[in-house]
Amino acid sequence: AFLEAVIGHPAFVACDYTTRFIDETPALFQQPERKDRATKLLKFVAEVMVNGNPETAGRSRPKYHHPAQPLPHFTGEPKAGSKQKLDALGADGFAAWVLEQKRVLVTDTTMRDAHQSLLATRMRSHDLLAAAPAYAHMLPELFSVECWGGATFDVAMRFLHEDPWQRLAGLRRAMPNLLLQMLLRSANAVGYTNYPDNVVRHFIDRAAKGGIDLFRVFDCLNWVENMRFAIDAVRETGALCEAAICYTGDIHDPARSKYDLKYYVDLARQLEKAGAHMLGVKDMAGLLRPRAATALFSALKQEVGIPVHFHTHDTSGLSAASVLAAVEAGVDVVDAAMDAMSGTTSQPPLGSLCAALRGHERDPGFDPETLNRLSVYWEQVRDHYAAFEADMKAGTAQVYLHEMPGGQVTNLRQQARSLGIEEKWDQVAHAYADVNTLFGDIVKVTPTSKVVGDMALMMVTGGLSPSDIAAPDKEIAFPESVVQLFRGELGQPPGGWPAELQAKVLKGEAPFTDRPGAVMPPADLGAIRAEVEGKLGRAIDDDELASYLMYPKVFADFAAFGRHFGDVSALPSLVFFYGMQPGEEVSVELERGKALIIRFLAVGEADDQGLRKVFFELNGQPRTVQVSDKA
Ligand code: 3PY
Ligand code: ZN
Repeated sequence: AFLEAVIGHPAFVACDYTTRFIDETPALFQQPERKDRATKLLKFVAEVMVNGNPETAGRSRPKYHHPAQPLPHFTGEPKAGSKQKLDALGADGFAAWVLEQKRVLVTDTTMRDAHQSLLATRMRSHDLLAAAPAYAHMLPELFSVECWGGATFDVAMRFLHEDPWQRLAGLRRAMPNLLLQMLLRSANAVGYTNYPDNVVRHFIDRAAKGGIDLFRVFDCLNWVENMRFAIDAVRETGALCEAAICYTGDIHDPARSKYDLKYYVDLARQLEKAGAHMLGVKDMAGLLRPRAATALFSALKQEVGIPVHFHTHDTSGLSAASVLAAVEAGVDVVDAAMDAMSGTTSQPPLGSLCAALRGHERDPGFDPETLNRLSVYWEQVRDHYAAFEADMKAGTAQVYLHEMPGGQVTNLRQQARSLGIEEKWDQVAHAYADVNTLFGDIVKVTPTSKVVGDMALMMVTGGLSPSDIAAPDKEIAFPESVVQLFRGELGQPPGGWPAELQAKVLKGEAPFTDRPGAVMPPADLGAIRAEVEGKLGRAIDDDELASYLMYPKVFADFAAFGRHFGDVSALPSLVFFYGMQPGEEVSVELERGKALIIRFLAVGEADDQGLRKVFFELNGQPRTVQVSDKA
């Protein structure tokens, strides 16, 4: 049919075409491309029907609940918001505007940290993008939407087979009036290792061009030396740079005097001097108790001249008390997650916080019914991700013992489960605390938190005590991540590494104390691009290059998946994770206004080679796909 359309085209018939025939009659050629994309998608759905999605193996399909109250459709431009303010005032002017606001400003973390902390980061673009227009139209008074970075970059490609850059582009289009915020791990960017400076710069540059307005920049050891480069690179893009202090310990605990009030205030002053437009307090584990919040934010508001933004986690169940204390102490912006995606390892509930502040002189001023409407949407979406729920049922004071970041609690529990030691979770938690003490009491946040977790799991599985680890004459095969940490590859903690353990871990190898980025040679981006293009047999763009630089293997696998199955991000999430039910029909929007109607009919018997036919209707036409049954 395609050939007939080309050959039958009047220009072709009249021999009135040139080598620009493709450019001048694009509609003719888009059709086979669309058809090819449709074929690939059917191949993916058929694969899930026969072999399942490994992501949800062994889990039953959640019941489908249609939203009682679907989000409304919007047309036209949303009201001007924080994005227009930033565009008009520039980063410094915008920061000054934030300081002038009497109301407390609010960041919604649902699209990044909340699902990272509750659902193993598995929220798909399909569900994020479906909510984004409602955010733009219904919540134009939001300060920002945290929707990118952290673990989402890696998980999007690795497990969801979708392009994080495309997600960002979609969110940008849908929320033209709101600040889009991301989490950046300084020299670790969105990875788990140190990258050369020019790789970090390339990443930041692409992220800013892709639509990020506000970069929250932190270092996993609070090492300012490691943050300067990222701070400068963000500033150069014109975006807002929020440099964040990671909060650990307890400023009121004399036994943890390393992390006292003075330590945090000094850090804040250094970050302000380093060029931050805003200061973040990143309480990644939810350790900042209400009384400490009062002391810390009162001091910070006195000692620094830039706006202060508070981020916390509700693992203890009491984080809202700390947020309210911070508001009383004058914090400028607070993070929260939509109610249905809040609590436990996630952020405190946005709706409840706003309700608590109603009538307060710093009332953020949101309409409760609007917040409820969005929360109902997330509640329904969350049902689809039941397979990824952590089974943490309640807030717990155990967080003050282990000090794990919210996103890690559930992750490490999952790892413990896969090692068959889930029932020893309390031991893992104690081992984690012991490792922190052995390592000299360090900040634990990605990637240092992962190193502490690796060591803790090894202690529990190997039956090792802290004194076994420390004993100079007891041989220990330390995990590679621990060796790298003590070598200085993630940077330097305040006061340095404990010398004896460092000598034992490194077995005489000399550690380094320089900033890793300063000693790493720059990556040859041109040569790397040529190498990737050679491997893939096609040109790659600057975003794909950034993905490859962060995660070479993950990106290569993602590209191979794409060649085979195309772009699966437009599939509804239940279809992506569980396939379809006989007779079910779904509409899949491949591009704006162009929908495919896929109807699933049946899966046939396996033939003697284990091949099964999967029967569909695509836009009303019968289609059959053959899949090899791996069972
Ligand atoms: C991340 O780095 O992904 C985090 O969320 C740290 O808290
Ligand atoms: Zn967080």
